[in-house]
Amino acid sequence: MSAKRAVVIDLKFERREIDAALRNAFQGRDVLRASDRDQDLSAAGYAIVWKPDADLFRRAPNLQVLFSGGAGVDHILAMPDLPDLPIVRFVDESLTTRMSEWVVLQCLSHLRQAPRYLKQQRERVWRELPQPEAKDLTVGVMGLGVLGQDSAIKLKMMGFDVVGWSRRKKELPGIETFDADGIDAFLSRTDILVGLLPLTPETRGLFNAALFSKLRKGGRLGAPVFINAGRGGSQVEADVLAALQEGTLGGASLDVFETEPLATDSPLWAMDNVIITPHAASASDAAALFRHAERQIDRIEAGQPLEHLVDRGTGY
Ligand code: NDP
Ligand code: OXD
Repeated sequence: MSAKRAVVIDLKFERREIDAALRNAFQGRDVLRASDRDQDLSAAGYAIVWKPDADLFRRAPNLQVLFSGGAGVDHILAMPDLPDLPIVRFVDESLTTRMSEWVVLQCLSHLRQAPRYLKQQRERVWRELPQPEAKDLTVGVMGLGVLGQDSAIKLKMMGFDVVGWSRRKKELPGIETFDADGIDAFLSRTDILVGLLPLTPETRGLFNAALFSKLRKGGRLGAPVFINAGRGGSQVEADVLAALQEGTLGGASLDVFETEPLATDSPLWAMDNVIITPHAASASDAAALFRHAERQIDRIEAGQPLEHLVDRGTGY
């Protein structure tokens, strides 16, 4: 038994990855597993959670800080009986880099018509398609937080014209930005819309038919493209489907869904112009997550303020 406050882990991640990462983490501190149902968790002062068990707070009544296993915290804020504790988001270079890789990949895939070429390949069709360049398209990034800003900067480096939208206006070199009220002006500029928003009461259902109808028409792709790696609850999936079917949207890349896993009978799976990934745009690296939690625990135990704190008022 260590004199330091124990950590409880309740991460619905792959067990082997957690075990490997824990070999070098939290030295000199007891690590408890919520998955061990007989384990007494009352000594735990810190919890690291991803989709935690509903009874975690009853089993661990002495927690002081909650660490989210991901950047998003909707999985925590939705919990019944959530105690009034500080919640720390996961912010880390690996998470940011992985997300930007995914976003740039999706934008380039639609720019270079990867879905159409893959279809042609399956059908053994040899046909060259028109080739707009990145500079001919404007990518609009909704959500200019840690992930959105890095994606926007990297898209700009690839040559895209980039605009960004967030609740409070941001200053980013070479990128025109809009605040919440500027949404219509932002949308009317956008050929490829990238969603990197947290799920909050304000962002729920935001990506709907009315919003899609305001995207730029007549751009070099023929019709705008919708890319979402924020949260599925921000999109009205029936509207996404209808917009794709009637041509309001020319394509989509979706990593997140209203219900996950996406139902096997969803028509989205079979659409040639839709790229689907299984909430895998940017996975949390367990070793990086534990290093991040250790840094924050060191800070709190040294009397310093925690970083990356969630504002419960705004929900992110
Ligand atoms: P941040 O908290 O750093 O950024 C959130 C951004 O969204 C901010 O720019 C914020 O505006 C903006 N925003 C929030 N609410 C509104 C609103 N109502 N209107 C306009 N803008 C709003 O989050 P991250 O960048 O770290 O992460 C974003 C999300 O990405 C996460 O919450 C999570 O849901 C998702 N995610 C998905 C992953 C995946 O694999 N699919 C992996 C990791 C994260 P402001 O700057 O003004 O506060
Ligand atoms: C996250 C996620 O929020 O993986 O980090 O979705």
